[in-house]
Amino acid sequence: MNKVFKLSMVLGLVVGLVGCGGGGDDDDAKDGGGGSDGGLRLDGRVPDSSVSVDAGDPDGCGPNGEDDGQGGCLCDDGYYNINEGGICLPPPACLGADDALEPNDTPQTGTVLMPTTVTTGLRVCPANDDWYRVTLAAGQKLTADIVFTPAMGDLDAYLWPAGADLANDDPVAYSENVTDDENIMYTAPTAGEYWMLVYGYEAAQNTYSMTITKTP
Ligand SMILES: [Ca+2]
Ligand SMILES: [Ca+2]
Repeated sequence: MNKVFKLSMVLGLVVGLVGCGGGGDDDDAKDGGGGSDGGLRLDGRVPDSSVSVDAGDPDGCGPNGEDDGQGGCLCDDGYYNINEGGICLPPPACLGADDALEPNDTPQTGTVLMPTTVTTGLRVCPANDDWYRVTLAAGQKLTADIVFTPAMGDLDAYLWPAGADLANDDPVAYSENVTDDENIMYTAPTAGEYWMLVYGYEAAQNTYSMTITKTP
C-alpha cells in the first residue's frame, strides 16, 4: 500500500478510498461532509487515476509503485504521484524551514489552538502533516480559515473529534478545495477536544496562515 508518513498508518484508509479520480474536485468546504460526494481526496496514499503512463515503464508507475488497475498507481510507502506525474516519487525537499509549531506531526502532538488565535508563517513541508487541537463547548461553532496561495501547493483541511479512529472514521468536517483557500466550519454537538489536520495533497507543500474562531 502507499502511504505517506507515519500518519498514514492511521489515516491510510480514511481517505478517498472511493477515489475522486485524481483530478480532485473543487468543492467548497464541507461542513459535516464525510465524503458523501464521492470520497475524500485526503490521500497521497490512494491511487491517482489521472496519472499518465510512461512509455517503457510497463505500469507507468516506476519502481516504487504499481498499477492500480484503474489507470493509476498505488505508490509504496513514502512515495507519491507528485504533481500527478505518472510515476511514484519520494517527497521533494522542503523549500524552507518548517514552522515554529513543529513538531506537530500527529494529533497527540498537535498544537493546542486558543480562541481567536491568528497564526501566520506556517508551513506544510512535503509529507509532513500539521495537526492542531481545539476544545469546543457543546453548541460552539469552530471556524478555521486556512489561507495560502493555491498555485504554490494544494493544502486541504480535516477535522475529527479527539480520539477518532482515523483509519475508519470520516472527518466531521473537511475542506478540499483545489484552487482556493480552505475553510472549516463545524458546530460541536458535544463538548470536547477536536483534532484538525492541515494536509498537503500528494506531498504538496506550501506556506499558510490560519485564523481560528469559536462562536460564541
Ligand atoms: Ca508545519
Ligand atoms: Ca508538521
